[in-house]
Amino acid sequence: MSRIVTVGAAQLGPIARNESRARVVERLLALMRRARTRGCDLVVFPELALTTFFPRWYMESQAEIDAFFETAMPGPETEPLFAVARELGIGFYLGYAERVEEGGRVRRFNTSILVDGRGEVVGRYRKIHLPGHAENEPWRAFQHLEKRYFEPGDLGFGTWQAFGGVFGMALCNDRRWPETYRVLALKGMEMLLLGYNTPMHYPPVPGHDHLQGFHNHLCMQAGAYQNGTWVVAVAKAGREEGCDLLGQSCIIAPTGEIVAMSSTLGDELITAECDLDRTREIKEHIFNFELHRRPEEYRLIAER
Ligand code: ING
Repeated sequence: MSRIVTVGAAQLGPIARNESRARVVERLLALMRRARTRGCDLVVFPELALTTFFPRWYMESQAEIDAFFETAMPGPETEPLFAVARELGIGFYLGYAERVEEGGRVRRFNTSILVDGRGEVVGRYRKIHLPGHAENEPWRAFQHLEKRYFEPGDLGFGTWQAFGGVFGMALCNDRRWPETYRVLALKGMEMLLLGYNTPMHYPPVPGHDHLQGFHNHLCMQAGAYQNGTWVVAVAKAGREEGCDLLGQSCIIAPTGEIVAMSSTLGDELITAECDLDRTREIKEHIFNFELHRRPEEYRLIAER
């Protein structure tokens, strides 16, 4: 028995600060169409896939900051993604900056949505692990102000039934934390979808710059294997507004093996036929949670 989902990881090259939403959506649609011609059931785009990675700049004008946010999803400029998804029968994961009015106040999140082949939003996730800092730190070559521009996600780690399996979503820094995978695996996740924007230079520890590619795959391969899940990880890559972003988008099997990886720093589609039943090789054996896990010994992890 096998449950094949054919997945496209649609890596994006740089998005310029002044690149219009319309132009970016054209790039996304080209990748979506190509994914469909390759038989993909869904295509995964990066984190903050509609704009440049604006947390690299310190901004004080809320109007200037809000220009990078979406106030509706779909909105007029992103509706074509939903229309083409319906037309072609392909789903997608999209990362974007979400501005909403909830509980009588404005909230801003680093968000991803999962859209099915009918063009319906089936899931929403708001980034839980916000890296970086909240105040301007001029000593840095560039800022990483996610703690300034976004609130921590308030929806938890969710899973959704779609494309014949159980899917989870995460965003960028979430992939470095083992808790992300374990919480989702305990909820039955079979495939994790995530996008990332990862600068090659890490100002607090520049001696690790050469390890960005290694650390990127290390945490996801471990997370995939230790939780018996597929991982689809998609970069915004290349030199974006003077900042070099890691590429190496990849699709990782539940064994931890990388089955596909991008080899450029531009717009690039990689695909794989992922058998969701292969998760059983891990979930029913080496990491059979029911048989082998000892949660009574792990309480410290959740308490501190
Ligand atoms: N970016 C980076 C990431 O976690 C980072 C932040 C870069 C952390 C390099 C550590 C080292 O991949 C986002 N957007 O989370």
